[in-house]
Amino acid sequence: MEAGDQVAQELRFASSFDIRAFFDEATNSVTYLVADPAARTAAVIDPVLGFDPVSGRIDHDGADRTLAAVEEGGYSVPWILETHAHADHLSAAQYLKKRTGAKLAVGAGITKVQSVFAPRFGAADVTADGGDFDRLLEDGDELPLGKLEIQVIATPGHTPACVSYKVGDAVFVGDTMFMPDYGTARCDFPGGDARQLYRSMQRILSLPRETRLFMCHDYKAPGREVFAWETTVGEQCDRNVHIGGGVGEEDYVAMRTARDATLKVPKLLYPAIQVNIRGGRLPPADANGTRYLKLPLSLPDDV
Ligand SMILES: N[C@@H](CCC(=O)N[C@@H](CS)C(=O)NCC(=O)O)C(=O)O
Ligand SMILES: [Fe+2]
Repeated sequence: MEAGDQVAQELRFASSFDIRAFFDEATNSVTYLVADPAARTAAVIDPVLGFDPVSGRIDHDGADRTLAAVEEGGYSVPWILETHAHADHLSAAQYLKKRTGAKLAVGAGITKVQSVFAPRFGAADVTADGGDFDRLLEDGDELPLGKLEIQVIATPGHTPACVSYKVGDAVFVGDTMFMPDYGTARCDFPGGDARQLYRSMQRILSLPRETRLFMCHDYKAPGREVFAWETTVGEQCDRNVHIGGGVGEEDYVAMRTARDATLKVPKLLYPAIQVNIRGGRLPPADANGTRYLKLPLSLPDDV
């Protein structure tokens, strides 16, 4: 398959329940629709809002593809689930909430993320109590989805709010690991912690080897031509370039810390954080009726 064919591609994986993946090439992000087709019920994980940072134009093309699949399956949607407050793309949760009546859930650690970033953006409408989300999730929580059950696994490290969602033999791992040939998530955002991420990943890697793992991002790895987002616990244990083959905690933390020092700020960091600490709600309109995003400036001493 040509790499270009994979833009916003949908894949249906064989399973007793249904998982569809929608890849957004602009942000290298994957949205999942997890369904119990018999019960005509589905959950959306990590919906992406289209955003052009140059023009400020928002679009719903990706979210509409997910909605089309919801309509095609005749699904009701009780849950929209965020794996964390994304720092690289805006969430389409509010758009989908309005159209499906779903409840929006995120890890309870979101309050820590809100308390760091709301003051930084002067976001007086954001209280650090998880407002804008309908449900704050703790490790071990279970959410019903038709005859299925979504199990919440707290997997902090990339951010304090990170959770993974386990449904049957599938785990949506958010930004913990990436594909085995790319490695793992960065830990240099506020509240990030490489040691914590290592321990979170060990919890996932202790699941049966055949457990299917679904990534939140794919950036391709050097030498790989196509995007990919599904692997297994066994493959990660054997050949993940950061943790495979039994890499120890101290070695991992040293590697992660050194690598994080080389990474650039994500292109959409400021727009994404301002929208995502609000559960995907855009900032309130200014007196002139227009909504604005803020860009905090860092100045050299001589200004
Ligand atoms: N180039 C991307 C980078 C996005 C990024 O930093 N992604 C995070 C997850 S939110 C990460 O862990 N990246 C790991 C890496 O780039 O090695 C962008 O600007 O959006
Ligand atoms: Fe992330």
